[in-house]
Amino acid sequence: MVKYALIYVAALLCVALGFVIGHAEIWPYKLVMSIRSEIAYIRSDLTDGVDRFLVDYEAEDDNRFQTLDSPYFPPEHAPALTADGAEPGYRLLFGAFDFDPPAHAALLLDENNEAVHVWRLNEDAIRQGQPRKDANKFPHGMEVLPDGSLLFAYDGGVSLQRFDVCSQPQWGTPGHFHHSMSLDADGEHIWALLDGIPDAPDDEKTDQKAKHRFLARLDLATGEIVKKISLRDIMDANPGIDILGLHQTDYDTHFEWQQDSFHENDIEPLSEKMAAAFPDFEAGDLLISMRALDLVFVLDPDSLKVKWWRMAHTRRQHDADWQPDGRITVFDNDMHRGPLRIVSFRPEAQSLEVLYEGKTHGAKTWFRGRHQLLPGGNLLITVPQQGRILEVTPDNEVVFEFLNQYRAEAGRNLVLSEARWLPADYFDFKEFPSCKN
Ligand SMILES: [Ca+2]
Repeated sequence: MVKYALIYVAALLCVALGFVIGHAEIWPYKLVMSIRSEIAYIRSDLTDGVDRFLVDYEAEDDNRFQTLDSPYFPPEHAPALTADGAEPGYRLLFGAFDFDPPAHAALLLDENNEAVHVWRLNEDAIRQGQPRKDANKFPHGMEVLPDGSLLFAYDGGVSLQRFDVCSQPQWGTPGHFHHSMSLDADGEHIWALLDGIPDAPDDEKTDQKAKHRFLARLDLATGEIVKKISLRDIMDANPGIDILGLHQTDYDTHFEWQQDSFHENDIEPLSEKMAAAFPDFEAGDLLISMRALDLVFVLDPDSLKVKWWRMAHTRRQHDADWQPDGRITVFDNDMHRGPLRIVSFRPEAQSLEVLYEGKTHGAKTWFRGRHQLLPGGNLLITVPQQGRILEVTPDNEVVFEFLNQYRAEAGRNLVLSEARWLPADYFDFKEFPSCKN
């Protein structure tokens, strides 16, 4: 009898302890949650689920939102949107959407915020590199062209592809492209980020790491890689500016690279149109962001000289953009600390200006993130880890907001990679063709 009483008390204590750990989030709460997430991810990968793309975010005032009117979502899956006073033009949304079944796609909203076109993304045509299932990779890095073709890559993907307006592959270049791609100043090439690290585990520690991480220039018409610049090439060309060598552990005779020493996450050439606003730079110069180094810098892709750099003004930032008025703006994640910020630098000055404070609208994302300063002065901000797009005026008024809801449930969203504003006359045609997808 005493034995059963002891078992009963022990069981009660275990339940009580579990309750305290769960509420106070003390050890081993994080470990248990992490194991739980991993199990959910494995189950999701096996069943083509969306667990890897689900994020928690609930708007403070749900009543502001309407259901998106769209033929692409089943009615019971439609996400929520509000828009009043947004910059006229298209908005192209890129990420995972709750179609039936859920899919990776680029979704185009017109000036009336109606979904007018969709590109459905896949790596079905890629024969090299064993593409992962959709459940285990995420669209990241996108460019759209006036002919309606779309270029894209994935985190965890094995290609950079160009699809036509009806999502038919035009070309696909094998490789671990990631994060970002941008049209070059000549309009005939594209710059992208390419991780070419061989799979040998020791390469993380040896200098192969810098030798096999590339800025890649591709021919827009064929996808051929016409130039590759390794991070080692950049280091060798700039011995007096050791901004890429900070994450090394030094020994008497050698060094080893630490894990994730660079984390390149944006590459953007200076366009011909904006070059006059940057007297120290030339059209084609590359603006590059590296998350692990809190670093943005400008590189001459021919001489490989670093022309300008700023370090530690932002924390684990993504997405640096050239602006037509001579500023450089940056999406500052402020990882592990606060809500995001959008900041701007004038290259000739040390100081920065904060254009937007995410705390105003609870906008927070530890990783990923894009922004776009629109012609009328509004900021279009992608908050991936909330599955949320925000457009705010310079006075911080929200004029457009999109919640990429899963099963139209408040509080559960699918991750979005990027929202891109495009002028109403951007495409070569007025009406999109009706495609079979
Ligand atoms: Ca950018």
